[in-house]
Amino acid sequence: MQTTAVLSRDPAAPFSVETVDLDEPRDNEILVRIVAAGICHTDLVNRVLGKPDRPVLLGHEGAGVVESVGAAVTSVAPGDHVVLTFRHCGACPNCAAGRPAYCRNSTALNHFGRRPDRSARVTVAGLPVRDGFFGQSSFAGYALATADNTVVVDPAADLAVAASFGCGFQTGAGAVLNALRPESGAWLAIYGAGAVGSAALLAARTVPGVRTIVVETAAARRKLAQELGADEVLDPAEIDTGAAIGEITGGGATHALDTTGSPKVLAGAFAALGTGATVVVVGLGGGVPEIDVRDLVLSGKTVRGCLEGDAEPSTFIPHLLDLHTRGLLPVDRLVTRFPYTEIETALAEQHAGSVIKPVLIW
Ligand code: CXF
Ligand code: ZN
Repeated sequence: MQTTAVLSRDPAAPFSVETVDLDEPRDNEILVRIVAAGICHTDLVNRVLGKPDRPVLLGHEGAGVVESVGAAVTSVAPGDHVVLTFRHCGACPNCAAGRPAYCRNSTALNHFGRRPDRSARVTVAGLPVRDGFFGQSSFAGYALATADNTVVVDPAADLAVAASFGCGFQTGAGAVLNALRPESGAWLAIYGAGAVGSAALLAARTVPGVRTIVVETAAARRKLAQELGADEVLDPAEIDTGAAIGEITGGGATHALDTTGSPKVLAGAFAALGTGATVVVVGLGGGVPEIDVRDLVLSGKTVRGCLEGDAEPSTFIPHLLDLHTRGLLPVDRLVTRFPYTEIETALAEQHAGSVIKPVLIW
């Protein structure tokens, strides 16, 4: 079938809206009519995959309605409303241990760019497109997914809000609820108030007695964090955040989340921890943070990474959506909708800081 897609032909050039051909679903595949697709930072950095001459079809926060399913698919039916997330094999030791984000076959399943038999799911003018990004490539009117990355949701859910539970929101909320697990009395410091940090803040607000400190350079994001209920909001350009956090908490944060992946920010977050505290890192900034080994040992601190919020999406996404429906996780406050043809406007507004989570609408 033909559908419209937002392709990247060159990482330095604007995205282009083009008509592509999408293959019929194979036995294990699910054809989804995409209603909404969130834009995540990972989409933008992966534009390089399209270089030099092969377009790449990104998008890994898709949500929509199942159009048809292959003969071997039993868990999903046409008409189901679904959120698409990352793929996992379900059979490796990490999947068996309930940690699908760390699936040993993740690279092959999410980043190969073709089906395992090397056939293209998507072509443009007869030429293959690099497809299957996170098992979906959902910047398109239709996408092919599989049962392992398709989560059926309540048909009453707003798919434009639900879409980013597939990655960004589950990453932030899961880092708090699955990895850090703060309890009443905790002081959680969140570095970066983009989509992941803001979802983390909202998740922390669901745990009674957890207090939050948001560290963010952009004024608009600090203002939103305040509106979303952050107890303290700090501008690292203005003050020594380590000293401020020490004072506010009376000895250091009990928990911290670094959404920036910056070695400098991580080192600051580590230094601002109190005794026995943990900082979780979810961003892939790269580089080596300066961490004082004496402080690490003598204060019993922990630094750990966390992918996709350590989530088991088939249960965690419905749980988060339920919290949202009950008004306890107002992630709709983070979402701004754009027609898919306006992707460049969406990116410009996100870059300017006025938009936290741009979501493309088909
Ligand atoms: C990302 C998270 C950080 C590591 C690379 C993949 N996941 C989705 O955006
Ligand atoms: Zn993502």
